[in-house]
Amino acid sequence: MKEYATKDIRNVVLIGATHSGKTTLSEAMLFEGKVIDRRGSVEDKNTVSDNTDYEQANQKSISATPLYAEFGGTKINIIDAPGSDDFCGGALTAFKVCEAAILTVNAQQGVEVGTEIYGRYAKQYGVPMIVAVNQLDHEKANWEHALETLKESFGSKIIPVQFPINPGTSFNSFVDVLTMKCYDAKGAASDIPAQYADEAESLHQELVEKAAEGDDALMEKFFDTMELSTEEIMQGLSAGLAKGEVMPVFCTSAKNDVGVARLLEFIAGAVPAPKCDASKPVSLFIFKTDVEQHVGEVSYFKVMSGTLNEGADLTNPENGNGERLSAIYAVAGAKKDKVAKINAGDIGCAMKLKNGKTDVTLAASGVEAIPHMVFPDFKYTCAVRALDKNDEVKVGEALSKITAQDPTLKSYFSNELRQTILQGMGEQHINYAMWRVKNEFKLEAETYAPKIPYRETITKTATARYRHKKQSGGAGQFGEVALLITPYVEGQEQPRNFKIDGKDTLLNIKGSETQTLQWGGKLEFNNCVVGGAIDLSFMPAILKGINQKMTEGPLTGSYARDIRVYVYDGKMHPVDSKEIAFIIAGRNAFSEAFRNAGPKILEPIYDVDITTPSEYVGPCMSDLNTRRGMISNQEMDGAFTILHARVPLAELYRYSTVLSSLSAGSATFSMKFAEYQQVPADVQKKLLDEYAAQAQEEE
Ligand SMILES: Nc1nc2c(ncn2[C@@H]2O[C@H](COP(=O)(O)OP(=O)(O)OP(=O)(O)O)[C@@H](O)[C@H]2O)c(=O)[nH]1
Ligand SMILES: [Mg+2]
Repeated sequence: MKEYATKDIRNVVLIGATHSGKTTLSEAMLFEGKVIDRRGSVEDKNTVSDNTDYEQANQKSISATPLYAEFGGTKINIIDAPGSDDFCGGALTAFKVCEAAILTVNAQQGVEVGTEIYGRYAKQYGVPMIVAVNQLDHEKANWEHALETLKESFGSKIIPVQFPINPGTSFNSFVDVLTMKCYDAKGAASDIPAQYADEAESLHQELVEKAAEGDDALMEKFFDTMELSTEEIMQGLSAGLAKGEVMPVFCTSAKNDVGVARLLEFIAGAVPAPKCDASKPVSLFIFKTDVEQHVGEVSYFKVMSGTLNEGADLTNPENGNGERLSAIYAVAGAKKDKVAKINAGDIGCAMKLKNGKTDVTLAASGVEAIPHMVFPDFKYTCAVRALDKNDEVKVGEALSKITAQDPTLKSYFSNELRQTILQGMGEQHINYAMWRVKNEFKLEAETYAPKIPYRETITKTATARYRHKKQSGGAGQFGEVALLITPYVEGQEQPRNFKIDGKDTLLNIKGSETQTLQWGGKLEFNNCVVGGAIDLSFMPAILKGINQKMTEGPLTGSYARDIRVYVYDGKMHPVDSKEIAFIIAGRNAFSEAFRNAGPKILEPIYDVDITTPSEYVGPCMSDLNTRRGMISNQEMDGAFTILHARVPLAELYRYSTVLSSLSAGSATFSMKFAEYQQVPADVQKKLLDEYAAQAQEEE
């Protein structure tokens, strides 16, 4: 393999709706790029990109596969991303290392939901897009419709560079209004046939105007002469593309390899070279890790600066961990070619790195870490358990390994819920992780509904007095605590006037401590004891006892929050008062007061934003109603409506699946924790009954 300078490298990611033909297109690109000499197909399960069992069995991409093509002196790195939104992690990680995206559109369908979703992601991540209208050889291919829907979705950025001469089963040629030539299936150029001359001329004018908008000097020249040279058009389109103002549209049949060479030629000419400085010290950013058959762990990276030589000793600037890259490779799927060096801007891989995790920078000393990648919030949360209890730990370990490779997947053991929690982008995503647990780790496990992290708090003031007294043999235990609890309200001045035992009492606060609880909310502890009734040295023991009860509310055993405690009286014994006695007295006094203070269950409420085609607004809203959802706002975004709602987490289990089925797969959503709110009375009753039943079972 040749060595490529930064200016001769292009990095592009293939995005678009599922089944639009990204993987097939990548295969044709590799063929045109002389990396393979025979094209495989998705049906025959032999593409370079979809090389895992799961991808082949399901005939769709699951992870983003780095590939490359060598084309006319340029190395074009191509990342073939999955089209399913559940596996969006692939495209989003690729955005970090690519200068442009190729948005494939299925000519049978035009713009689909998946096209919209990925178009939106690309915009959000600031990645310019080139459009390939693919499958033009299909009998149902409809170029006009595809173009029209593209314009509806992306507006005036859409500019056709080509149009097909004979879309449909005999599709084998197209007119290119940039070069003003006609191309056949083999890529040979000829003059534009007379009957297409007018259409070509008018589209050429549009293209020239669009190109001129990309650059002021070109605009002047265009006003003077009303024409630009092919090079100038390229220059203008390239500038407009980089600014995200232009989306040039191409014609392809990935399956029959029509238009692919010309698309590669445009990528080489118009996509900006990586902005990576070859003269700086070396640094690389790992955007993907994977465990591959016969190889083990592979780390895929982009060289962000300098030149990476084989055998380089690098460190992770964030933690100082060292790493030697003894061998480095250029990659096309499973095919890996050992190379001696990789220049700034290029993509490669290394194997079996100790510190080569996703989202990590490795660099020469003194180089700063590359900013971390950003991902959407999780959309699907479930609990996982092993079918055989003895496998519980192994299942947890398998999930840790799987989730370490995928930043849009997370697993952890929740001490609060006593469950292993798995989170991802949707049910298919979770199912894939579980498939790996079964097939790669040979463990039987299942998913089930996660518990909800309820909280408990109080709604009024209450007091309690508790005496702990134990006389066993010689040494006894004695402690008595009288305390008052009242709701903690953020920002409210500490109240000091209370009615205690029917008498108005002004508490004299001698010491105060506010704990910010790990699970949210506050606990404020005040010492108001008068006349030395309890020695100061026992206060920490009383607080300790209260803290023990804060993790186990009296209603459902959930964590408690937002409580003010005032210890105002008590008793000691000259010999038997010791720490343990005050821990117990504090705990029990607190517990009793809690029960009398109008305890309430709080539940987590999420901000949910639903993006749906307007025709599904009705079904989405009535579904939200059944979930105790409150719609706060509604806005339009092109052909889509965005609903802003607040929904209790308890009502969101499997929501992604439900939303997808009630909108024919066309609505998407995001969810983010907002706050804790009291549950309605009927829900509180239901939860209390459940807890009581469960407690009985455990007895
Ligand atoms: N007729 C025709 N079929 C195509 C073309 N490109 C892809 N296909 C078929 O469309 C189906 C999906 O192709 P893929 O290449 O797997 O599509 P993809 O975009 O990678 O799909 P995901 O990985 O699921 O996102 C396969 O059956 C392909 O053979 C094309 O240009 N013409
Ligand atoms: Mg694919």
